Amino acid sequence: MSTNLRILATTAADFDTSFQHVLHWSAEQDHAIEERVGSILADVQARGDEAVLEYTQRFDGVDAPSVSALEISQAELQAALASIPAKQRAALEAAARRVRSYHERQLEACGRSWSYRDEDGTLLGQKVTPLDRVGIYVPGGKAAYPSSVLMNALPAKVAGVGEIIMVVPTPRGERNALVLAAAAVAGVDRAFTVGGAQAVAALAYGTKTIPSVDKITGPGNAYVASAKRRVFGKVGIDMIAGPSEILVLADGSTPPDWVAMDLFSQAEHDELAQSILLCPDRGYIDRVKEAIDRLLPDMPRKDVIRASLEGRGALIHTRSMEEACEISNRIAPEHLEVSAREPHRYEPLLRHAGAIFLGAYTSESLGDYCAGPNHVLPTSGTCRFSSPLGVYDFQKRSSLIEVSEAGAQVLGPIAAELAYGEGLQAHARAAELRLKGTAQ
Ligand code: HSO
Ligand code: ZN
Repeated sequence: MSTNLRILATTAADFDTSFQHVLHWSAEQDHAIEERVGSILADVQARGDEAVLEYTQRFDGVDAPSVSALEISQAELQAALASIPAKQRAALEAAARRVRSYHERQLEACGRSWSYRDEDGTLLGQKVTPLDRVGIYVPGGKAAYPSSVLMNALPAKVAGVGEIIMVVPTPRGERNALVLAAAAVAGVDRAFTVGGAQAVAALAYGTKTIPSVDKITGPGNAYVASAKRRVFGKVGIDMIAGPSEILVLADGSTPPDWVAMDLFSQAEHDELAQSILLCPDRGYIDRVKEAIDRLLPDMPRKDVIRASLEGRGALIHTRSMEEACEISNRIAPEHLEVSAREPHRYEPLLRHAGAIFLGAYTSESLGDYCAGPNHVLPTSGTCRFSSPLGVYDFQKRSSLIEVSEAGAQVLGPIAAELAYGEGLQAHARAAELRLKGTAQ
């Protein structure tokens, strides 16, 4: 059956209009959700555990005598790890090893303190410290991803975060063994079967049982996104993630089935996910379209994939690979595959992408699970100003300043001059008192 997938050409007179239509994405906030989340946050802040328990019963259908009863013990996490098939465990551990080692390099490259002394012997630097405690939100409904547990917890671990608290909703009390196993592999410290806005509130404000954290990371539904937005400021948050996106930039040398499946791989996440192909070879676009039509009927998630491809997908015929790179920069996709014979020819032209996958063998799905880099990436064009989740999200920086006696003689007059200019006498005097020969 033919998929009703848009085929656009940059040479068409109406290209800009149809392209705008493809790009259009409204992340508008729903007022009803906003209001409900606002009242849940206020309620958890006021009534703590009691409110968490009530909402967990109402939304997840879980009856528990106390919030302590919703805590998953370390023994249970380990038991989950022991319960999964050996092959699954091996895959989880192999993925964790690679993700850990990638983030260890990130720590070495950009996560260490530094300092220097200037010519007066004044020391200047930056001290990097891990966050004390972070909360990881793990969705438990339609999208429960053990891989996301690894991607959130491991950079925190590598950064040296003191305590990692995981929250995961468990509708009707059904726990996902693979999610718990991933928590065991990643070294999560405490885990609670609490979800939704009430979990975000508990992590932000703290309750008698659930400790407050310094930052909350991890994806969630519209309620969780709204709650994270609202508690930002009281705690840090990573980002507000939108639906997945993949853009494939192809020169026509990759087997069309590979590209079709890569487009499916993000489309299967969500009806609102976006999959786009950019290619200067019109015949190749037809071959990928043929592959899509042939492969789709056998996909278990074909309905989601079709809705996503027909709703937000596009196959775009460009004049050249260079023009394709320009358009890709305008889209600023979460995932960008350069499926070309010479991917490094185009890589310097690509400025905006959450992650860039080079060459025909680098399927985006390898990055989702086990290549090593983080799969939590900026979406909806936000990679223009933000980066993949990383060790740096679990660290903060303090400036270090140690002015020598000689340095104070040089800096004092400068500071005093500017302070007088701002009308701030105490600032000026504090600097001047340290000048030699000044009356004390
Ligand atoms: N592609 C998703 C992450 C994921 N994929 C998890 C499979 N499992 C982020 O955009
Ligand atoms: Zn994915």
